Amino acid sequence: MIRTVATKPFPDQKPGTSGLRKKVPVFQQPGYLENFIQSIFDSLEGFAGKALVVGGDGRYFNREAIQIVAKIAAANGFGRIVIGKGGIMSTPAVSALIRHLGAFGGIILSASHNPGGPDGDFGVKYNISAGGPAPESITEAIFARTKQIEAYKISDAPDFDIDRLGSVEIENATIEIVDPVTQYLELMKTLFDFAAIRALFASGFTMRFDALHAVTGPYAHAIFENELGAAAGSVVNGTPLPDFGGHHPDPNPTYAKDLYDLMLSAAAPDFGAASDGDGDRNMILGRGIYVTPSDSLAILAANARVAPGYANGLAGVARSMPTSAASDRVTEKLGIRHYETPTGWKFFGNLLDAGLATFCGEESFGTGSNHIREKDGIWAVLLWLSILANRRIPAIDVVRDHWRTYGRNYYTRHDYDEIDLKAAGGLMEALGEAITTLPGKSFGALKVEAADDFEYHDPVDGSIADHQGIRVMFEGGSRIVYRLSGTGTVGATLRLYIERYEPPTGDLEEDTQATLADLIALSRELAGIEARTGRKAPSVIT
Ligand code: VG1
Ligand code: CO
Repeated sequence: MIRTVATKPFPDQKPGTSGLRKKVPVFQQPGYLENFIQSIFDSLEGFAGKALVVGGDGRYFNREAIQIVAKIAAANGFGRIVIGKGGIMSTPAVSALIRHLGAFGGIILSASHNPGGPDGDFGVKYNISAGGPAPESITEAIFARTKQIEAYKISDAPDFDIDRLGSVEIENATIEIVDPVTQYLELMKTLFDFAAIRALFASGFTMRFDALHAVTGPYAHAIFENELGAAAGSVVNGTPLPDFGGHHPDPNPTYAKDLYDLMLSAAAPDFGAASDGDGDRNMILGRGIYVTPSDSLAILAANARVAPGYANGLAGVARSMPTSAASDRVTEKLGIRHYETPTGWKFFGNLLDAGLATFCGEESFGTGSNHIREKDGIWAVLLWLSILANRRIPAIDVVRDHWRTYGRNYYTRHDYDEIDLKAAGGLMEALGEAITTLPGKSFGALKVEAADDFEYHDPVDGSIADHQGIRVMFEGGSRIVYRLSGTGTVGATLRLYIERYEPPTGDLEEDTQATLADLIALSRELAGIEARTGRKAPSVIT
């Protein structure tokens, strides 16, 4: 039976960069999740009888939330609700399945790279029929609805078994529990030459993939070990845990430190990679080298043709604004389009749909292509493996060769986590005022050429996204970018992005932090970071 339950609005259900993220106890309040899910459906039209894909990254509260989401979806008139076994399905696999089934949309239960567990984070994201994150017009409508909502509809059917493949009827909906890997694996086989990668592993090539106890474990076991022949044990931390083993499921040098240290040690395998909570991020390492995500995007774009899915080349490459300009040098050389969008994968959707871009990337360990509408961690690893299988040189030489051809964009991101909200607001406001006076000023050898608050005009639908980050650009192409995170749940996170270009003939082997030291010092001074936040140093450096 369908019950209509009276409810009161919560004031804080505004989706951020990637869905709604809150602490688990916030989501556990009676009506909190229910209100948000009902508000999503209230903001959509035409889904009666259609399919909804529901996935999760296995974090704490995932299993309970799946039951609630499915019962509200059934009560609201969806005809088919497709769920990954155990409630597990990576963000890229949800995107792939929405597209494959021609589903109306999907709901992803994840706070991505944020920690999990009873005191950790939980999150909800809505994806549209193209498979990508809902655009801002929809997330704004959802937020508006959360402030008005008075009731939600839910089926009173008993809980169904999410651990057994098969289907059950609830109200007028069929709930299907499917294997979360099958269709995704099929899609990967259409893009990559699995036999070529198998031959690479057969030649003795070694790899470690760290799933960080998050959602990619089952995918990595099935694809790298079973399909491609990587040695058993190549995948580590491959069982999803509700608290990710107590760690941040965030693939970067700080939170995937074991892998990072191994790859820079004498015991390193040929290749290393890690992915995040929901499987859309990737960190790439070769023996003796950590590949900056912005470089990885550029290298993948430059070498894309080795994979059958991209044998005809790329239409264009889109990168988020704070991502380094390394990929721009590749698009320029290839004579293809390049785009600069605000942070967040939702801004790539229109470019991919319109066929303007084939690859997209963000400095935050996100890379993907038009095969789906999300970034895709396993995809990036498969493309790297394809390049290594084709070129048969160490990963470090692929990177060095790239720098010698295109030059190197020395690049780093400094995060100041959990700073005071007011202090962060004040800092950004002051920077916003400074952009008018900075141009023309010199700081040592650095002369400011231009400064602005990034505004994006979507070339496809004309929509405008403003206040997307303060950019300070220097003569010679160096740059500092400031923005506040839209995915954190405690206080504010200030992100600083620092970049300097070195041409192919210059010194390409410097230490990144050392070579950027002047810019780093200036970035702190310009924003008055220590004075305003009390922080002397960042919490995370990537
Ligand atoms: C961060 C990253 C951004 C990414 C977003 C979602 O956002 O900077 O590039 O798209 O996370 O990634 P923010 O607003 O905190 O800077 V995921 O893998 O957490 O869904
Ligand atoms: Co993620």
